[in-house]
Amino acid sequence: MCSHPESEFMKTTTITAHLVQRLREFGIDQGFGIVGDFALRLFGRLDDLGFPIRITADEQGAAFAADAYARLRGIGLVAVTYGVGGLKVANATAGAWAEQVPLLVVSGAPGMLERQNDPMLHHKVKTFDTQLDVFRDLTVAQAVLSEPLTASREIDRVISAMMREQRPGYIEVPRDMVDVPIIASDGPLELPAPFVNEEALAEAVRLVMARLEGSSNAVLLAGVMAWRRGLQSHLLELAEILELPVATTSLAKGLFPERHPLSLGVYMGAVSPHSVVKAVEGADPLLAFGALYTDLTMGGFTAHFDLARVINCTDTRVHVGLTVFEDVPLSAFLPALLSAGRSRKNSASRDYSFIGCDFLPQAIPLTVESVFSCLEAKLDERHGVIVEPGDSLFASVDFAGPGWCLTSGYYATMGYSVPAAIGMGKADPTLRPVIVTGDGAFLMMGLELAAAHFHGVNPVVVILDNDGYGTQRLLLDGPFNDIPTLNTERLPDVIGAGKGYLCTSQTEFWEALHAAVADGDFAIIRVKVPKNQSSEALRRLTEALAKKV
Ligand SMILES: Cc1ncc(C[n+]2csc(CCOP(=O)(O)OP(=O)(O)O)c2C)c(N)n1
Ligand SMILES: [Mg+2]
Repeated sequence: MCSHPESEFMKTTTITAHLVQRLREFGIDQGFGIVGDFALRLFGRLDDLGFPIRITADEQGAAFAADAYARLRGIGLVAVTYGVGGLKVANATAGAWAEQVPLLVVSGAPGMLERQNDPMLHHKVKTFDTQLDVFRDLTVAQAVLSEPLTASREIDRVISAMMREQRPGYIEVPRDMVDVPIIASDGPLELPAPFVNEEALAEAVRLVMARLEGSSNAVLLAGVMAWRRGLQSHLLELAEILELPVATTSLAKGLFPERHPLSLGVYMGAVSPHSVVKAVEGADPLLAFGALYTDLTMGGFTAHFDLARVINCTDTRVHVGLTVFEDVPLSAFLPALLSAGRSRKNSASRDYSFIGCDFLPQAIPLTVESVFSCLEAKLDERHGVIVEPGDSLFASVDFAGPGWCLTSGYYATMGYSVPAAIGMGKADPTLRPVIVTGDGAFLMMGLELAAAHFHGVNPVVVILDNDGYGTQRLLLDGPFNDIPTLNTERLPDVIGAGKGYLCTSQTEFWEALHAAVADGDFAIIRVKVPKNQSSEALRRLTEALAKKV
């Protein structure tokens, strides 16, 4: 629950002013979305307040942009009109639910007076509550701001629940409510810290430290909830103090620097190289922070863990083998473990310098692996990588990225990457997004590049063009995996900006990438890879799954 101390002053404000105040308190200053008549006044007022809503080509793109923004800044806003806009962001909201992203959907809606006598208004489906009903299932908290007396508390309730649970939320603003005066507290929204059982916390720390001290092959596994709870620097320090190797899950790729000597890279069950699987599955203990054990992040459930050797720290509890410490959330446990580690450490801290990587391109046909090897050698910390579900996601397991890597790695919705680049570019203008996507996914959302450029975000887009739905072909081939060919390298002509490249050899790709990285304009690098050739990572998965059945 949010707190409003008795002594706090109340003030008269408006729904948009209160919403913007709260969003600014969480450090965000813009949203993404597409307007419509039910949302025009809402958009207008947000803009008047200096809180711009960045347009995209499609509402789903806006929601993906807001999702990426939220992953990097803690919360993101997508603003839409009623029905036609709102229902288009249902898929992205579902992804935000699954991957625990605080994505706030704000939808304009018919005014309360207009709803009287249940007229057939455009964009309405069954009832005026149809859209709300859809979002009840997709979000952690919902509010229709129909009452001036409760509107500010309703906004606070939704945002508090989102931040507490790290899930999306939904707010509907009837258009005749936008300018109605409301009463709101003058103070900041205070989020109470989660309840911690201090005794259980101390005992869990003691037990885990004892397990680590007696071990010679402990490994840390960094999961996405450690990212959501802002524990990146704690994890890094803990690994360095204890000199423990760290693997991340694919959803948390980049949470631990992948070019750090202690990084094992991504653990994704049988998708990962054998050496990583051996280190993670053979670890005793395996100390996992905030990992989500989903089919995709665990390589189609090919992960083999001996639970007696796993210490699993979740958002609410710590499991040490079969012992469970309730009310010991990750956000309290990791800092406490770090303090214990700091006090026991006696050696001087080592200096860790990042591992560089090189690649010597040859005039031979490209493979998915060689594309990633070139990327590994060319990209530095000024780049943020986004990989699309498909072979791009699987192959990225063998790639040590320069920093953050965003992906729809569990919900696995195609169409995420290019719009997510808009969110990434706006959330952190120091990062230039580099996208790796399949040709099928690009067909779904490629025009969002025009929106990215429009907003001054100029990504490098690498399209792995294997003539259709490669990952589906592996499972069952048929005409449903064939797609129209797009000469995507010519898209810059249509957009009137950017550079396009078509590459078939390693040397061509290397040169194109070199030019794209040096140039500030956006670049599309279409890479032709053989139709039935998949990455080694995907082949490892296919082999493991074949053994399973
Ligand atoms: C929105 C959405 N529709 C359908 C799918 C199912 N699907 C998963 S991978 C895939 C093919 C992807 O093709 P492409 O982007 O070319 O990548 P490739 O598999 O060739 O690497 C499909 C259709 C999905 N994940 N998301
Ligand atoms: Mg493809």
